[in-house]
Order: sequence, then structure tokens, then C-alpha cells
Amino acid sequence: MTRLIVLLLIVAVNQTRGSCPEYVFKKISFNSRLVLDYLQKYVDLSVKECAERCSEVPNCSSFSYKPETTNNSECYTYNKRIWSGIASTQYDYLSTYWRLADSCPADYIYNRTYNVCYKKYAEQLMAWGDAMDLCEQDGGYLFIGNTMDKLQLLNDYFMSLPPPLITVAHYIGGNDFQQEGIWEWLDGSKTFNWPRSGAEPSGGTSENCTGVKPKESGIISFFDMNCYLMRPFVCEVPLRP
Ligand SMILES: [Ca+2]
Repeated sequence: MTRLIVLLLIVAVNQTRGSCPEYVFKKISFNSRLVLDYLQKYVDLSVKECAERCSEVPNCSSFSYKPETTNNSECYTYNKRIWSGIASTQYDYLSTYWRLADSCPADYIYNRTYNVCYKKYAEQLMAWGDAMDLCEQDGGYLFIGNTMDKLQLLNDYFMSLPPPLITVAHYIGGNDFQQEGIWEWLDGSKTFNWPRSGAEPSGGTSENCTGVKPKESGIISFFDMNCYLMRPFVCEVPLRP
């Protein structure tokens, strides 16, 4: 019952370099929150102009935009990807967008069929937050398993592991940090493949991070886990369509 998340994509043209290259931004469900250490604030721009401002700065990875209400519109640019686990403050009407990568980093695996770029950290054990940080350093986030294609990819990945590792849960990017029991991915999407038995998620406030491994049937499914366990993990770098 996986549904595709509809993405609002904005294509911005880098004005400083003529008509090429174009940049693609993906709207994420990180709404009404402001991260304070922004690069620059602009007022009275359209959302497309805000994206263009971000395009003009080489290290701009995301921006937030508040449309005109009783005051002028506001545009905030960032030199990092904004995500749901980051410290932020309430800020009504603000929406956030990521700038998408053009290509897969050299040490990542590119799956052409699904246009997914990912890396297995099967031998590197980390707590969820540290794994998240490492993925961010790579320009991405912990893997988002919100479509059937990506579940298939995870399944293929586990089947490729040596037998001792197949049954070890790997961290991916699901969490219920914002509100207990409300699970979402790091891009704000909310489609989860919990086991049909209803046994998971089961850990309440002591288990707020998502792990994945095949069940006995060989079908991938998710588990809520204590975020401080040292586990292998999978990163993903989101690509432009
Ligand atoms: Ca929880």
C-alpha cells in the first residue's frame, strides 16, 4: 500500500552563469520551523527568486520560504540540508526545500532503474544520530524506504550480504522524534512498511529510530529501535529527477 510522495519541484536557473546549469529543489515536509544559523535572509522575493538566490551560492544546500502574509515574504538560505532532527524554532507559514544533487558520489552505488543513489555501511557500526551525521557529510541522509522500489532495493541489498549480516538490523532514516508514535522519514514522508502482525513499532519513547532487516519470510520490514545501539546503516543521496 505504498504511495508515491508527490514532490513540489522548483527549477531555478543560476543567473550568474547564464541559462545553464539548472538547479532542482525538492519541497520537504519540514514546515513552520526555522533553523537559526542561516546563511542569508532576503525579503520580498517569490519562492522561485528565493531558489535562485540559493542557486547563486555554491554551498547553499537548502532554503526556507515564508510567503507574503501581513508582512513581506521571507527567504532563508542554508549551507546544509535541513532535516527533521535538527534544532529549530517554531515559525508559522515557513516551508523548506532541498537542492538536489546532479550525480551520485563516486563511492556510492547508483541504481539506474530507480534513480536511487545509496551507500551501505555494513561494516561500520554507529548510533543512529552519528550515522545520520555521516550521511549528511556525504550530502544526503539515512536511507528513506517509502516506496516499493526502494524496499526492493533494500531487499536486494540484504540478499547480497554474507549470511552473518543478513539478520542484523540496519538503521535507515525513519524516526518518531517529533511526536511519539508519529513516524516520518527525514524528508517528511510518512509511508512505512511495518510488519502486518502489529508487533512493531513496540518500543514507545525508548525506541524512536527505524531499523530494517528481512523477516524469516525474506520480506523486508521495519522495526523501531533504541537510537543508541551500534548498528550498520544505509545512506542515500537524493538526486534530481
Ligand atoms: Ca517511539
